[in-house]
Order: sequence, then structure tokens, then C-alpha cells
Amino acid sequence: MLHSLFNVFLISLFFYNNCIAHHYTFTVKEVPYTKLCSTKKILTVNGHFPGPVLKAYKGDTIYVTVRNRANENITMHWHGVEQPRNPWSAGPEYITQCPIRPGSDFTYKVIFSIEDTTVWWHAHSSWTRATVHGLIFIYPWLAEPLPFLEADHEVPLILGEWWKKDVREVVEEFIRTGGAPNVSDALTINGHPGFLYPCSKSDTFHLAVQEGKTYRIRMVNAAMNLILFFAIANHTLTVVGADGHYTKPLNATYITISPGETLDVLLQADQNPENTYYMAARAYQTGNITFNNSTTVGVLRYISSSKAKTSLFSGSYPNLPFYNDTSAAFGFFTKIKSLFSGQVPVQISRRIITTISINLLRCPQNSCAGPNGSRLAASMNNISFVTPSHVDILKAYYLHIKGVYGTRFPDFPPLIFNFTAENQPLFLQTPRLATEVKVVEFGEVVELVIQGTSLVGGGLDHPMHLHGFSFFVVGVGLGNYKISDEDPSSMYNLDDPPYKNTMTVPRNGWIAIRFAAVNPGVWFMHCHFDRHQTWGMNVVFIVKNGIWPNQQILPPPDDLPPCH
Ligand SMILES: *[C@@H]1O[C@H](CO)[C@@H](O)[C@H](O)[C@H]1NC(C)=O
Ligand SMILES: *[C@@H]1O[C@H](CO)[C@@H](O)[C@H](O)[C@H]1NC(C)=O
Ligand SMILES: *[C@@H]1O[C@H](CO)[C@@H](O)[C@H](O)[C@H]1NC(C)=O
Ligand SMILES: *[C@@H]1O[C@H](CO)[C@@H](O)[C@H](O)[C@H]1NC(C)=O
Ligand SMILES: *[C@@H]1O[C@H](CO)[C@@H](O)[C@H](O)[C@H]1NC(C)=O
Ligand SMILES: *[C@@H]1O[C@H](CO)[C@@H](O)[C@H](O)[C@H]1NC(C)=O
Ligand SMILES: *[C@@H]1O[C@H](CO)[C@@H](O)[C@H](O)[C@H]1NC(C)=O
Ligand SMILES: *[C@@H]1O[C@H](CO)[C@@H](O)[C@H](O)[C@H]1NC(C)=O
Ligand SMILES: *[C@@H]1O[C@H](CO)[C@@H](O)[C@H](O)[C@H]1NC(C)=O
Ligand SMILES: *[C@@H]1O[C@H](CO)[C@@H](O)[C@H](O)[C@H]1NC(C)=O
Ligand SMILES: *[C@@H]1O[C@H](CO)[C@@H](O)[C@H](O)[C@H]1NC(C)=O
Ligand SMILES: [Cu+2]
Repeated sequence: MLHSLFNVFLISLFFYNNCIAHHYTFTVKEVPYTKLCSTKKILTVNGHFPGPVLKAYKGDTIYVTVRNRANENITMHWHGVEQPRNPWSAGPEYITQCPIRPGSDFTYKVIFSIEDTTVWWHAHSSWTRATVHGLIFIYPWLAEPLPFLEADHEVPLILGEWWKKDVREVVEEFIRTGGAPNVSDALTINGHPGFLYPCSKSDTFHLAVQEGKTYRIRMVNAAMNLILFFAIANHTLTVVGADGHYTKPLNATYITISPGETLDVLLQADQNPENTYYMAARAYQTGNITFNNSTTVGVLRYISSSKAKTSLFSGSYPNLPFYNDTSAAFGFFTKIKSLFSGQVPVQISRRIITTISINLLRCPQNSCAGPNGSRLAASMNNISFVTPSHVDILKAYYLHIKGVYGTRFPDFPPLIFNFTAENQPLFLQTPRLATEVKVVEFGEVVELVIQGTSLVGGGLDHPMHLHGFSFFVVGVGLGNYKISDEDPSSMYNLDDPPYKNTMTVPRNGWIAIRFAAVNPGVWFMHCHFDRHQTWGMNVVFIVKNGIWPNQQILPPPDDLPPCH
């Protein structure tokens, strides 16, 4: 008995030490890449696009040294990792740190706690995340069984967007002109546009599968500005995880995935092995805005197929929903349920209601490139968030530096109007520019209602992401949230709602999320469409320290990048 226990101990230690590193080095540098018939230099981690997969056991702490050997500022974010008490490693530029400057290094301490399944990492300064991103695979401890059939293989799958121009030029241009950013030139699967795009026959993602085996696709939508539909021809996708948490198994013929979201999907290689099957992704887009309606395609073939090489261009395409099919998009989102029941906080101590809007700012002589010569902006509760430029908010909070931010983010929209009306009076379009945070006491149970508005252009979907927490999505609806309702919980799922870090607010609709504010720190919340983040659809939560030492922010690391 003693002997066998000892053996188990040895084996697990051996496995632990050999399979999973606890220290990684990310060297950020520019490397030339050729796609769509043109070559440009892009920012990469260790020369790779997409970047390397990190692996961790549940509850592990890993260290990632980011060495900036590029010629622009950078920060790194560990998307979906709650980082208990450790906002110092959260990453958003000028929110929790000043950037790592060219030639400098910073070691991030990434503290895993309650996360299971798959999350990801990406740069969090300007639009550098376009090419600086990768997946994080989380494994349960050896003794802990998976709640679904163990797969035979794991497949990392990153959906992305590619611009032929340097992304810095795209950003510089739309900030300068006040118009919308140029849309991308391609969608990608693991960096490959696929053979439907020019010059891309050899730049196509291939997945070779063995008949009868099960594949666990660990995927993320790393696109900058597009929600995507994805499917694989003739194969059912079984969703078992979302945003780093287990879900009830869900069989689907297609999935919808928003920027920032991760999914764990099981794929059975159970179709005729002689055929070729395509996987494909393209945009879900409801608003009246320009987007790239092209399709990225990858190839799934069976290893045993005799005609593998010749049949490449005669495969089956999957059926994807039409671009503006809201019931298909939200039909998928709302079918995702947590594996577990009864974990939602029922008593809330604070309800915050916020609008999210696209806005316009006047320009002298109507000289900007937005509608009517104005400048496009975006807001929450009519405040277009102004990012500090000299000191980050965390440092200002920790060291009591005044004048960096205000604490007057309102609990309620400053004006009540028909948020989703077809025609809005123009005077509502102009936001207030400010750096206002929401301060929350340690331990408060927050319900946050996020209401989309139809201001400027009639409304859009918005994937909203919160750092530092996972939240329960207790409600999703179209139209106006009924603010006057005494007890809105009759329209909520308080049993098994999904536990997420990113949730899409439907066009002219709302979501209600709940989280317990038990993670002290400074936590960014923003739209994961990067153009909206750039325009100010952001807010910061400051969760104060609790009374016990283990309820307080950890001390800052020694190598924190200086601000000036
Ligand atoms: C954006 O698109 C416009 C119109 O097609 C073009 O003139 C401009 O050069 C583009 N800018 C960038 C940075 O791609
Ligand atoms: C979409 O991408 C295709 C292929 O790169 C490109 O030819 C087209 O111009 C793009 N569409 C828009 C609206 O930019
Ligand atoms: C795959 O699906 C397509 C479209 O649904 C169908 O036309 C085709 O016959 C199917 N192919 C196989 C091999 O099942
Ligand atoms: C889901 O799909 C898998 C594989 O195609 C199948 O084995 C399973 O029975 C399906 N489950 C349900 C509930 O339909
Ligand atoms: C869509 O936007 C364009 C300008 O970007 C405008 O001319 C057009 O009227 C809009 N269409 C609708 C249906 O709102
Ligand atoms: C895609 O957009 C182009 C213009 O950019 C348009 O000509 C084409 O009809 C669109 N395709 C679909 C399927 O909507
Ligand atoms: C979706 O787009 C099609 C074609 O552009 C249009 O006919 C249809 O009305 C749109 N549907 C919705 C719900 O907007
Ligand atoms: C542009 O101005 C005209 C005239 O004032 C107005 O009717 C229209 O709604 C404005 N468009 C936007 C997007 O503000
Ligand atoms: C708000 O606007 C929507 C869309 O035009 C409309 O259907 C709804 O009746 C309006 N609600 C109120 C209270 O006026
Ligand atoms: C936002 O604030 C500005 C400035 O105070 C005001 O003009 C505008 O009407 C407000 N809009 C909304 C939707 O509250
Ligand atoms: C890089 O960061 C430093 C320190 O915050 C700042 O002074 C500098 O302006 C930044 N450079 C760019 C190009 O943003
Ligand atoms: Cu948005």
C-alpha cells in the first residue's frame, strides 16, 4: 500500500516536472511575413505568428519574461486568467502598467486559480495584439478526471485577421482622420488565409485526422474587429468548454465566436475517410458598416485517404449562417450553459447599469472623416474613456497619486431615453471625455447590466470583456432592459448560466452579468472590438482591499516598467 502510494507520488512529480515549464521567455521582435502576395514586417513572439502555446496545470503559477526587442512599446495580457490579487501582471497599457519599452524586459507572474480548459494571451498596447497572441492550454491535476471523453489529440486553432498594410499605419490613420479604420484584407486560421484568397494556395491550414479518433480543438477568436461563424463540413462540433470553464456538452453544426472568446470543441473523425472536408470562418455582422465579407478556409483530411493529394480542391464546404443572421449567432451564444448548477450569487449588493454607445465628436469645419465630418468615438454611460498617458491607474491608486483618474463613473445612465429607437436625436450623440473609474468594496456582489444603444448608425453587437474575474451571464435580451422592474430575476437564468470573461451584447439589446468582487485590484473592462476600445468603450473597476492580508493586492514586482 505504502509502496504504491509512493509510486503514484513519484510518477506525478515526474510528469509535472517534465511536461510543463514554469518559466517562459517571450522575445518580441519584428519578422517579415509574406501573405496575399505582399510582404511586411510584423511583431512576433520568438519569431512566430501566431505565437507559442503555453501550458499550465490548474492552479499553477508561471513566469513569462517578455523581452522587448522591437521598436515599439508593448505589454502582455493573460486573457481569462483571473490573477488573484495580482493586477500588476494584468497588462493593459496605462491601466495596470506602463509599457515595456524597446530594449527592456518585464517578467509577468501569471497566477492560475479556478480556470479549466483553454484561455489565451495577447499584447495589450495599441493594436499590437493583431499579431502578438497565442493559446494557453490548462490541464486538470492528474487525479482529477475530465468531465468529458478524453480526446486522442489536441488541436490549437486561432482565428485571426490580416492587413496587407502595417497595422501601425492603419491605427495611425484612423486616429488621425477620425474615421473608421480600414477593414482587414483576410481572415486567417492559424495564420493562414486559405486557398480562396489570392496567392494563398500554399498558405492554407491543413488538419490530418485518423479515422475513429477524437480531437479536442482549443480555439480562440483573435480577430481585431469581427465576430465569426465557424464550421467544419459534415462534422458535428461538440462544445465542452468556453472562456476557461467547462460547459454542458453542446452539439453544433456551426459555432459563433467573438473576439476574446475561447472554446473547447470535440471533433470525432467519423466521416467517410475518402472525402476532403473544409473548415471555414467568416464574419457575423449586423450593423450598417463596411467589413470584409471574405471566407477563410482550412482543409480536413483523413490520413488513410488514398486520394489525399488530388482531392484538395474538391472538398465539401460547410454551411455557415448568413452574415447578418442574429438568431443564428445568439442562438449559439445562448445555448452555452455552465456544466455546474447552483453557483450563481443570488443576493446582489450592487446593481450597476451602463449603456454602451458609438458616438460622434464635432471637428472644426467638419474636417474629420467620420459621419458628417465628425470624429467617431465610443462610450459607456456616456463617458468616452480617456486612457492616461503618463502614469497607469494601478500605480496612481497604489501610490495615491492625484489627478490621474476620477471615481465618478455613474451607477446609472445619465439620461434615460429609448436606447434602441430607430431615430435618435442628434444631441445625444456627443459623449463626455473623461477618465472615470468605478470603485467597489471588497466582497460586494455586483450585477452589471450592459445596454447597447442605437446611437450613430443604428447599433452594433459588442463583445464586452472584463479582466480579473469570470462572471455569470444571467441574462441576455433584445430591446431595452426594463429598468423599472422590481425583481428582474424572473428573466434570468440563475441555475446554470455560462461562466465567462467575454460576452457579446446583442445589437440594440442587453446582457446582465454577476460577479463577486473578491479580487482586489484595478481591472479593465472594454469592448473586444479594438476599434471601439480605441474610441473609448471602456471602464476600469477598482476593487478595494479586504481586511485580511490574503484579501489585499500583492506588492508590486521590482522590475515593473517605469513610466517615464
Ligand atoms: C485605407 O484605405 C484607403 C482607401 O482605400 C486608402 O487610400 C489608404 O491608403 C488605406 N490606408 C491604409 C493605412 O491602409
Ligand atoms: C476583403 O478581402 C479581399 C481579399 O483580400 C479584398 O480583395 C477586398 O478588397 C476586401 N474587402 C474590402 C471591403 O476591403
Ligand atoms: C456533406 O455535406 C454537404 C452539405 O451539407 C452534402 O451536400 C454532402 O453530401 C455531404 N458529404 C458527405 C460526404 O457526407
Ligand atoms: C453529439 O455528437 C456526438 C458526435 O457526433 C454523438 O456521439 C453524440 O451522441 C451527440 N450527442 C447528442 C446529445 O446529440
Ligand atoms: C448606411 O451607411 C451609409 C454611410 O456609411 C449611408 O449612406 C446609408 O444610408 C446607411 N444605410 C442605412 C440603411 O442606414
Ligand atoms: C461582399 O462584398 C462585396 C463588396 O465589398 C460585394 O460585392 C459582394 O456582393 C459581397 N458578397 C456577399 C456574399 O455579400
Ligand atoms: C440581411 O441581409 C440581407 C441581404 O443584404 C437582407 O435582405 C436582410 O433583410 C438582412 N436581414 C436582417 C435581419 O437585417
Ligand atoms: C448628419 O447630419 C444630418 C443633417 O444635420 C442629419 O440628418 C444626419 O442624421 C446626420 N448623420 C449622423 C450620422 O449624425
Ligand atoms: C423604442 O424604439 C423601438 C425601436 O424603434 C420601438 O420598437 C419601441 O416601441 C420604442 N419604445 C418606446 C418605449 O418608445
Ligand atoms: C452625454 O453628455 C453630453 C455632454 O454632457 C450631452 O451633450 C449628451 O446629450 C449626453 N448624451 C447622453 C446619451 O447621455
Ligand atoms: C512608450 O512608453 C513610454 C513610457 O510610458 C512613453 O514615454 C513613450 O511615449 C511611449 N512611446 C510611444 C511610441 O508610444
Ligand atoms: Cu464594441
